[in-house]
Order: sequence, then C-alpha cells, then structure tokens
Amino acid sequence: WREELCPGAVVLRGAALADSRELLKAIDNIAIQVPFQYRATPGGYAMSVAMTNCGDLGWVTDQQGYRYQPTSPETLRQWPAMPDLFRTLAIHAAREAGFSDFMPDACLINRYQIGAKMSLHQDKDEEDFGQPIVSISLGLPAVFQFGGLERSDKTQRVNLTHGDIVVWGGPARLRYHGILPLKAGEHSLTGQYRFNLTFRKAH
Ligand code: MD5
Ligand code: FE
Repeated sequence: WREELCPGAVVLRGAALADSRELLKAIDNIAIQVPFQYRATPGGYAMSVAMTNCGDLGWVTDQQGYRYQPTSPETLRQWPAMPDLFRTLAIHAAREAGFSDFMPDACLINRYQIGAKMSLHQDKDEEDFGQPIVSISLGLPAVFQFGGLERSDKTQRVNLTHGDIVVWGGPARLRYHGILPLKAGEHSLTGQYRFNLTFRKAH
C-alpha cells in the first residue's frame, strides 16, 4: 500500500514486514560489533536516540560537528558491511518511488527507547540532495513530524509503524522533520524499542 505524503515523500506501508525478523537479527549482529552510542550534538546536548551504522560510511556527531566517516569513533575500525538484504530493500523502495539509480553508501541505525525523540531538523550532511533517503521503521510505532523547507512552517503528523518504508526525495528531501517522544509500549519483536534504518548516498 502506497501513500504520497507530499510531492517526493512516499510511504510504502508494511513493505519491510516480511523481512522484519531478518532485519532485526542483522541489527543485533551489527550492534554486537559496533554498540549503539548516545552521541552529543555539536552544541553539547546528549541525544536521546542511540545510534550505530553499517556500510562504507557512518553518520556521527561530536563537538567538531556532524559528518560521515568510514570508521567508528569508538572502535576506530570500519563500520560493518551493509547486509545485502538492507541494500536490496532500500534500492527496491527507492525504485518504487521513482529513484532508479539509488546506490546507498551509508546506513544509520537509530534506536529509540521510551521517551526518546528527534527534534525538528533537516538532513543536509550529504553531498547530493538529488539522491533520496530511504527509511525503514521497526518495532514500536512513532509519530513522525513533517514540516516544510523553513523551520517555522507548519507541521503534519504521520504515524510510522513496524515494517513501513518511506522514501524522501525530490522536493521533500530538505523538509524539516522529527520524531515525537516515543510512547510507552511493548512490541513482540523489539520490546520497548523502535529502530529506524536510514539509507543515504553520503559521498
Ligand atoms: C527516524 N530519522 O525515524 C528518522 C527517519 C534521521 C531521521 O530523521 O535524520 O536520522 S528519516 C526521515 C527523513 C529523512 C529525510 C527527509 C525527510 C525525513 N523529510 O523530508 O521529512 O529516525
Ligand atoms: Fe533526519
């Protein structure tokens, strides 16, 4: 089932459902190698979302700023390889949304605990805004906040649930967005967590 949120933003409801157990197993395997970290923003605020990465490049933040880098700041080693299933799902979803040449080199894995949120922001650390971002939601549901190209633009709320894939591209690529504090709940596959995978062409 396909929902267009606005030009450039397409929700593929349940598109990752059939693969969700395998996706979660792969996340566990990555987190064994490179544990989830609560990073600080350049302004010095601890994020409530814990993060790890896989793929050639990973997104990190610290006092120096936001950036993509080939190694984990903690292990000083390369991020684990992007599992084929991840890449395949992301490429297929992008194609469904009209982006036929999406080749992600980065996968950020966000883990939300109860109460965790992501404040309104734009994703602009990537080199080519012509490339979309593909996101896969797993576990507890979240309320996604979707704004415009200016921080002050009014926002709409969208529920993202287990197995949903969203492709953000074209005119939606630089919209402000965030995640409201995760409501308490229990998911049969993830317990008290929500996971979100974001696939990007960073470099
Ligand atoms: C999440 N993650 O659910 C979201 C999903 C992040 C982040 O926002 O930066 O890690 S990605 C949502 C997104 C990406 C690019 C553009 C837009 C939304 N958008 O135009 O609204 O953890
Ligand atoms: Fe974002």
